[in-house]
Amino acid sequence: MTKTRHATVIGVPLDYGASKRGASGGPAAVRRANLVELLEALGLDVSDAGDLPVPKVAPAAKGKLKNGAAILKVCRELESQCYEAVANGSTPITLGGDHSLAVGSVSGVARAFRDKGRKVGLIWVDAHADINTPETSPTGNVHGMPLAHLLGMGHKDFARLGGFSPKVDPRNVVLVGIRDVDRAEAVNIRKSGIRVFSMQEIDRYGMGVVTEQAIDMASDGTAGFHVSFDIDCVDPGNAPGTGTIKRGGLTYRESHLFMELAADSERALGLDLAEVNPLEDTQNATAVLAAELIASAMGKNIY
Ligand SMILES: [Mn+2]
Repeated sequence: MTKTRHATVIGVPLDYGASKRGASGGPAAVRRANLVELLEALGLDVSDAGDLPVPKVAPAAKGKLKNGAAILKVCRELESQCYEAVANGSTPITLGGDHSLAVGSVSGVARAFRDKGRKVGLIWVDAHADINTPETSPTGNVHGMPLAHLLGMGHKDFARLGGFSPKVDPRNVVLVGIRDVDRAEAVNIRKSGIRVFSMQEIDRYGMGVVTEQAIDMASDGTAGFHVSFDIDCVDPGNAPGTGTIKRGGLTYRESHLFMELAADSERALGLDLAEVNPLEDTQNATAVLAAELIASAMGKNIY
């Protein structure tokens, strides 16, 4: 994935950003699928930092930024752990947990490179655009907002996490795999100036071409890119264990191909594998896929 041969695994057992509970079990499910062993078999030096503490709160039923205080606390801690990992020459791998965690991980990676005067790119692989703000969100679910926050929109406490905003230049941000976008999100996408490859472009041009272009865009003038991968980008036939399924997604091979090409680029700086929800899963199949995909991102090849 990167030139570093060290990875730091950070579990984020968070589900306050989603409507359905249960993504809090994602990190344990992915570890049970032998993630650490798979990575060590690649010759990586792996530190498992365990799970971040998540405050126990009664999940809010309504609001514009539901459970915002608890989520912000988790994102702050994750920001600091990802910053430290990068500063120590490691590649942070976060296991979700709902996708609101990405504000923490991407912010930490971005701050570590900012210290060296470098920008980072971001490739967001997802069925959804995750670019609502508290004002535009129809649900108030924070896992629908992280990309907006990283681009400097939305709630200022999230947008300014780590002390600066935006975290990424829109010209280095690429959305891949989207197929379920709210009307207000479509407006936010156009306003933001980020690049988008929806499922339609993937169908037309193929996953290889789309991934190569995404990597080029995210790499242009940057130290490299972070990959924030929501398992719901994969077709529900292969990844049923997630809270917001949408059919018409990436195949098994398309999702692996993305990770393999990210690894081959040697430009990836960090990885999120979010939204694995064992309560929605069948025989832990989605967690097994998640562990395999992480291994592909860290350099596992077919031969
Ligand atoms: Mn997402």
